[in-house]
Amino acid sequence: MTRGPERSQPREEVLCAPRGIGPDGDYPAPEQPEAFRSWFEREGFVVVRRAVPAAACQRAVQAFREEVLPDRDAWFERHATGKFERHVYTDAGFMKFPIMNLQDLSSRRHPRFKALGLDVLTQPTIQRALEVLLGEPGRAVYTMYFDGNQATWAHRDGSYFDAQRPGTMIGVWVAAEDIHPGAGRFYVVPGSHRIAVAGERAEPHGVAYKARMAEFVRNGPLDCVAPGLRQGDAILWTSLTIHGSLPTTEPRFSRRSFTAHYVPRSQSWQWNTGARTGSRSTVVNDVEIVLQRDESTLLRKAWNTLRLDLPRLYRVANGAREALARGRTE
Ligand SMILES: O=C(O)CCC(=O)C(=O)O
Repeated sequence: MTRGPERSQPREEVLCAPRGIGPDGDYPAPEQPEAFRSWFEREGFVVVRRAVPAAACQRAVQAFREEVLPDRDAWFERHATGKFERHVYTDAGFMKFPIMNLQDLSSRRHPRFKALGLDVLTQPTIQRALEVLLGEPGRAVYTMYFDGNQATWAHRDGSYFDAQRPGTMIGVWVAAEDIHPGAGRFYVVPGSHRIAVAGERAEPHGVAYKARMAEFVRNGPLDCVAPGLRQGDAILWTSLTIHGSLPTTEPRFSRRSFTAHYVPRSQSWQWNTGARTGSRSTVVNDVEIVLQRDESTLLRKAWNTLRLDLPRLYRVANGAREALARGRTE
């Protein structure tokens, strides 16, 4: 994926909650399964308050700050480029670009963050909510952690990857702290899962796709909603619901959050942009999480180990590999 410039507000008016349910967002709860499901199916998203205990969020964030944030040598797969890169810090010292697939992190170098982050994403309240919506337990296929704000472009997850039956994957975004309005809140476009956007079949990493989506959010017929979320609250959305993040207006605030994308356990899942592996998985809190790390050959496995556990050596080896590749094409 290419990185775009910092964006302005996606729409002139951004609401805190859909019209008619009050500014604090009085969403149906999973304990009212019928109302919860029909709200989700109609709006394409729902908020679950206190889905994760505050202490679990706190522990995971603390582990990030101690183990991951100061690790300037380590390489993490980044959402915006799909490449392994070291940290870029914001002026306030936050990690600018989210890291992908906590399940594939090193258990030697970042063991507490990996375990505690996955614990947050597999909490029982989230699993109950998913089961109501999916009609069966879910399997996580893709996870992320955000610290600062990369200003995520408007998109549908389903343009990139989805469950075997398109539209049935569900994203979960957990606020690991109270998210300040100026930190770059997560937003959704309620109802967008039922509307096609002209030109959206373009390559989803490309400029044309991103421009079409941005235009739809800005001038389209639907509201843009950025719910106020407190520590432990979660927002769930369908893989067809358009979403992104607001720009940061107060850079001294972070937007610490974990996300996971779940498919129904009886279904497989697919990448819509290029081949990916993912036949291995791990289990956390009785929830299956697909491992995205490609270990299909001994060489790939060794390369992964080098990157994960000996990042300085990896830097040298990777630099040499890239120089060799450049030499071949010249
Ligand atoms: O929080 C964000 O910036 C975007 C998250 C997102 O797009 C996702 O989890 O699918």
